[in-house]
Amino acid sequence: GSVSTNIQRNSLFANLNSDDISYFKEILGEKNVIQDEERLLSANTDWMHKYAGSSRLMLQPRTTDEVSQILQYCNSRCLAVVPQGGNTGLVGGSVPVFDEVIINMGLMNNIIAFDQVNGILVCEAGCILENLGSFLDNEGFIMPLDLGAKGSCQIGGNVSTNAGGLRLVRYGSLHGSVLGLEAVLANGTVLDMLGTLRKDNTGYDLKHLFIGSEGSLGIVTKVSILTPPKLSSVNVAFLACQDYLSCQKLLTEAKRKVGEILSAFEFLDIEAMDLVLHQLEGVRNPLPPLLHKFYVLIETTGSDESNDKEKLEAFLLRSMEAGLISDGVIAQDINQASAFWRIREGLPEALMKAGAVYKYDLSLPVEKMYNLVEEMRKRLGDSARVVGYGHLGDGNLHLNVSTKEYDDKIFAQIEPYVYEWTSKHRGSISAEHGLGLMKANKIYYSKTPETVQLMASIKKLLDPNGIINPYKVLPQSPN
Ligand code: FAD
Ligand code: 2HG
Ligand code: ZN
Repeated sequence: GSVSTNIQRNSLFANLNSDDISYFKEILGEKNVIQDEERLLSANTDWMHKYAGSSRLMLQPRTTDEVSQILQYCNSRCLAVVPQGGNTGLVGGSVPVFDEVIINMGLMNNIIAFDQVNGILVCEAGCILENLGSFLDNEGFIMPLDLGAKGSCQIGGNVSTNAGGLRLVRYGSLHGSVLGLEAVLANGTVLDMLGTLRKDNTGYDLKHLFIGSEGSLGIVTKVSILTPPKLSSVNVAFLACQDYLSCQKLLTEAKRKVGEILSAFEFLDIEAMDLVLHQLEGVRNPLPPLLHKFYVLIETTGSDESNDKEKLEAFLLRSMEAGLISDGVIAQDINQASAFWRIREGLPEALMKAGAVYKYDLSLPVEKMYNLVEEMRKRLGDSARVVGYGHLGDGNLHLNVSTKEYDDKIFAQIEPYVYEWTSKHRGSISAEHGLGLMKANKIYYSKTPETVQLMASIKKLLDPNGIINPYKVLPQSPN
């Protein structure tokens, strides 16, 4: 079942009436005003089936102008809205809490332009990440981000969550790759910041407000993004390590020895491997079934096929001699490489299949990161399965606690302990998934009251009636 919140519906928000529906049909056409029960049920429910709203209306605009008209109208009527991309978010940000109108961006899925010389892609926010990847592949480029949800998530959702993913260690965050965007404010104002320049220091760089603000400040309608060239030599190694310290040392060494071609450094523990092998069909451990405690996936991307591979092999050999790796294999072809990636990328799905999941996405100093997993295991004993994996190269731990069913007693053992621990170690309670509904009230574990106050002022300035994505990101009653 879904989790309950003790949030009250904001009584200042209007209730939807038949005049509203008629107006929306007038501007969008009948078929893009969705009231169909089945479609609404899925749009009201998040990917984890953990958060569920009760919206009776989903709108599917096709143009920026339509988004602008919708928002202008909703603002004047004080109708609350929730922007929705691929609905793959993991913090309950993309679904309504109550009856907010869902503004789904899926029909705004056109590629507007691609600049072959500079590798700059301009597209609408509803483009699916994988489709952009396929388009670029033909042009000899790649997207600077990649994640397990690529088949459903949209670039607008990625930008709005500032999604990190599997390539951040190489290409950096979207605050670097996004060169410009177009966004619509609550009152319908269209902000054209769709620049395509690498450098532009003409005052405040306002696009950054929309990168990672989870749809709380406006709706992103278009994006311009810098894409790296596709390089010819990609190698993927799947490795086993005896202990966490070895994984950590391996990362330090990888940065020194293969740093210029390193494009991913991911880790998973034995509990994670166990889960993926049991829950997902067709997945197998590429290494002999010895009792390895940790696994590391390293990807390199470069332009020199023989040199890159030699370099990686030499690094792995030295690491094995030094005792950092206990076993390992390099993918011999693209299918094997995909099979290695499937183990890592399949983890969120495997956790879903296993039952209830308490999900934590933490930034922590790499050397302390795994202590939390071990401490959590001690706290919970046999009552739950504690799984640790993540983007080790970025200091990002995905701590997941898996149980058959949701249980308040287990929850009370995890929270606030996990947030207090993270805060004490000066980590972040959200490395890449955002705050959404799940962590809006936990913001003070990672931000000072002064900072939150300024965020609230910015929200008030851009969305005075608070109609866009209410109850998310910012705490309900700031301290
Ligand atoms: P949604 O889930 O629809 O929305 C996410 C948030 O953005 C919501 O608050 C929504 O209101 C807002 N939003 C969406 N579109 C817009 C828009 N156009 N304008 C304004 N606001 C908008 N995240 C990572 O960072 N790294 C990962 O490696 C990663 N892997 C994942 C793997 C799986 C299997 C799954 C299910 C999720 C994963 N995620 C990951 C989480 C998720 O944040 C990303 O999938 C993605 O960025 C969300 O995009 P979306 O289009 O689905 O957005
Ligand atoms: C990933 O890296 C995603 O696979 C999801 O960010 C993490 O399920 C999670 O905890
Ligand atoms: Zn992740």
